[in-house]
Amino acid sequence: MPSEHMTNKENVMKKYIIAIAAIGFAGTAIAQELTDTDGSGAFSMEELMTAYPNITEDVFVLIDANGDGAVDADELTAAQDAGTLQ
Ligand SMILES: [Ca+2]
Repeated sequence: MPSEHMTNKENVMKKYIIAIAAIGFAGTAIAQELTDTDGSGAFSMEELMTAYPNITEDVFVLIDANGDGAVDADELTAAQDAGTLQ
């Protein structure tokens, strides 16, 4: 697994965490329908945040069972069944 890629991903994740904090200050987050915006066949953290605005990096890592940086339909279903996502 290329460390350079992971480092970049971590930087992106930190930006998301900042965005989550901003959403928190904005007040109530309203869940929206989950959409595979870029048509990749799996959900990125950004796409998950559309439906789950309060998602954190820790939660995303938990959901991304195979660690490929995206949540596919099976991983999403498993997370919903486990109560990780509600
Ligand atoms: Ca995955």
